[in-house]
Amino acid sequence: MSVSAAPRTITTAAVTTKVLAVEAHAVEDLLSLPFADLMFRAQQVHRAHFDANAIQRSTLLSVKTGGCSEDCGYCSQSAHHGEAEREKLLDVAEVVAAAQAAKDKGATRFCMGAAWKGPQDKDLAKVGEMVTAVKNLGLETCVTLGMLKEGQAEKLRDAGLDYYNHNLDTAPEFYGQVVTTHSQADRHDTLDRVRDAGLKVCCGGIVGMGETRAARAALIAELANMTPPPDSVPINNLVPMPGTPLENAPPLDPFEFVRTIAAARILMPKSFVRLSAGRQQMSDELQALCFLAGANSIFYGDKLLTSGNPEAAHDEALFERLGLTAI
Ligand code: SAM
Ligand code: DTB
Ligand code: SF4
Repeated sequence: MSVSAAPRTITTAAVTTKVLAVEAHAVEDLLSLPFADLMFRAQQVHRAHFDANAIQRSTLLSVKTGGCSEDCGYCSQSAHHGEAEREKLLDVAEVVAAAQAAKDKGATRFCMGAAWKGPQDKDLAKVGEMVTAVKNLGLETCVTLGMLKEGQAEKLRDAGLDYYNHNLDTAPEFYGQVVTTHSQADRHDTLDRVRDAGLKVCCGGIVGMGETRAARAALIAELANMTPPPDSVPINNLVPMPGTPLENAPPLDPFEFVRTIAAARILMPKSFVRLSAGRQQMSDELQALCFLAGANSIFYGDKLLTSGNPEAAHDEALFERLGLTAI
């Protein structure tokens, strides 16, 4: 089968272009292929665009933890239900020390996350200082600060920011069942601001929240239909956090997770697809299947934002066993 595409019209200042939109039902057909066929297709696409043995590594740091006004049902940092220990905005020196340690271990990108609905201007200035300092270490920089107001993306860009992470998280039709304090349309507004400012876009989602295969397909279609598609696509497997409405969500079939990675790879051939949250709960063999399905980036370092991640030494050993090299 092929992923069918329907023409859609995009109008810029002077030109009207017909582009092919990915339809959710076609992605669902892709997700439903026999596993070996799906993996074969994903590997063909992967190898046409990337070195299939090279993996990019990003390290995360929570620079402001907990107490967030939003009610995202998966998140330990929501003031509505989260149990993560709250911590105010870190000092620039602490962030620089963590970034240097990440670089010494081999990370090439440093991502700073804050539990905000969006940044206040005074906070943004301090995050800007962090970005400049981390960039000066020779690392790529990424921040995820929630929704941005007009002009804020430009300030971050001018501070030396390379990537802004802001996920669509789940299918538009499922979003309201997981988050009620903002809409997915709000998130598109921020993504537009990020792209318009000339920043690179890191945008993906979470699976394993009790969504259907059709919903996973709709999320992948929505990501692939961004123009252009995101530069980095984190695919998170829900880490069930104590106290959150999703703490008892039934775990996703691991093969379904691999299928989601494969569909992301096929439909966003030039994007880095990141095997993101949930790696600590995965076997080495499952992670290897994700790499075979076209994942070519990981979060690297023993902590994500509030939850654990495999030790760097364990990842090094896994890379060695699989003959993977770091980008
Ligand atoms: N507040 C900002 C926001 O919502 O964009 C940035 C931080 S937020 C924690 C970043 C992303 O982490 C979310 O969009 C979600 O995809 C992911 N995430 C949060 N909690 C998670 C969990 N328990 N399991 C898997 N992914 C999670
Ligand atoms: C993303 O897509 N996943 C990262 C990063 N972007 C900011 C965060 C994962 C968080 C997992 C749960 C936690 O550690 O609190
Ligand atoms: Fe968590 Fe971000 Fe939602 Fe706040 S906006 S609750 S930090 S996912």
